[in-house]
Amino acid sequence: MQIENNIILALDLTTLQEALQVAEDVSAYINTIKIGYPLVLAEGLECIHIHKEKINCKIIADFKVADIPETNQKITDLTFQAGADAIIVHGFTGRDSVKATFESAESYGGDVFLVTEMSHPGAENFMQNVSEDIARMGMDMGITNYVAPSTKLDRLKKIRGIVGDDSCIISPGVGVQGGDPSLTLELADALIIGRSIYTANNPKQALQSIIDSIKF
Ligand code: OMP
Repeated sequence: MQIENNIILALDLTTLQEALQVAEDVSAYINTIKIGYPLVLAEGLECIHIHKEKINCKIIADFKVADIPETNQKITDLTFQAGADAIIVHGFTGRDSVKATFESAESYGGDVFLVTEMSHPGAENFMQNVSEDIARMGMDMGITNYVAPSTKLDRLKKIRGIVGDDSCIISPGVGVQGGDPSLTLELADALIIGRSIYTANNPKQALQSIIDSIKF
């Protein structure tokens, strides 16, 4: 997946109108948008198709799929039928559940991003203990796309060490959660950024200054 400016917009707004407005504002700099539960639960799964049509972008569906294999498969099928280009799946549920999502995605020619460790403080309660195992499982399964935190660069580095330079890591937590864009991009392939862009008075300007800070 070719991610323009190495930035993915996390569009966690709850009205289609606001979401489309922000997406349009930044469309000159962004070609990959992450849509998750906030927008889909508020406005329906067709948000994916509508954004693809109006913004001409790739959509990563952030459903952090985390169920038994049969349910993971149904969720993934529906997500790709709705037009998504990629889906985010949790790894802690185990190999069979991840495999069901991976196989469904493959049948639609879509990508899977496997969550290894999360960016929020609570990830240290349980997830951190298993995140390296999750990354190793992903590599063993042939998964090439991962999610790892920008808020804990030591952890991001560990995950990079496991998945290797040929894998793609997308990294949330930049900005409001405290992660630094430039330092994160020394270890990750792309940043996932939400509030720093969509709550700004001028989202385009906010994004432009992040892009500038990465370049210099
Ligand atoms: P901001 O904190 O507003 O920039 O948004 C971050 C986005 O990344 C949100 O959509 C989160 O749901 C998502 N995210 C994390 O913040 N932490 C993670 O560990 C994983 C994700 C994700 O999978 O996208």
